[in-house]
Amino acid sequence: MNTKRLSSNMEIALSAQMNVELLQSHNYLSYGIWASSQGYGGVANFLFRHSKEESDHAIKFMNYVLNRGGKPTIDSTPKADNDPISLTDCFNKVFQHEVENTTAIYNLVDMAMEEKDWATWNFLQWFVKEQIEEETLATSLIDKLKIAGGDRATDESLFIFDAALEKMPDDAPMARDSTSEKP
Ligand code: OFO
Repeated sequence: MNTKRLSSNMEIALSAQMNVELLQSHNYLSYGIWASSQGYGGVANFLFRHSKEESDHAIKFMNYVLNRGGKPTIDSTPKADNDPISLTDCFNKVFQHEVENTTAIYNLVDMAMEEKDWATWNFLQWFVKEQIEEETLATSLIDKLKIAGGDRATDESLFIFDAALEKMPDDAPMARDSTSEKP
């Protein structure tokens, strides 16, 4: 008896998104390594935590496909993005990746709607909401950096920016508790 509750196209598309989330995780990790090597420990810590969140998003996709009777596949992950040239460039890249990811999620929502796969449509709404938060967070950090002086910011204002990111609330409990269901 076939117990798979996803179309093969949807199974492939959700599996591809799992791999996109893994790449996102690697990009954040790579930016974090760059930030740490530049002496921005707070920024690095923020980016490392975010890398963990992205890998948990991948787990969410993985669990969902498995729960619906499918089988996701891990692809070979492409090389992480190049090092940023400055903190402003770093957060511009973060924002750009989040917008690309939002587009990928919207495409999945379109597909779920076309297939009338309401379970997957419902599952994806968590990600639609999450992307609003992540884009807002990236935008607010770009704004804060601008206020600090952007690429011409003084060492003192960058020190304060770095310290603020160090203290940002940690979303790791959600990350550790990742399932396809819980927010
Ligand atoms: Fe940054 O987001 Fe995953 O989905």
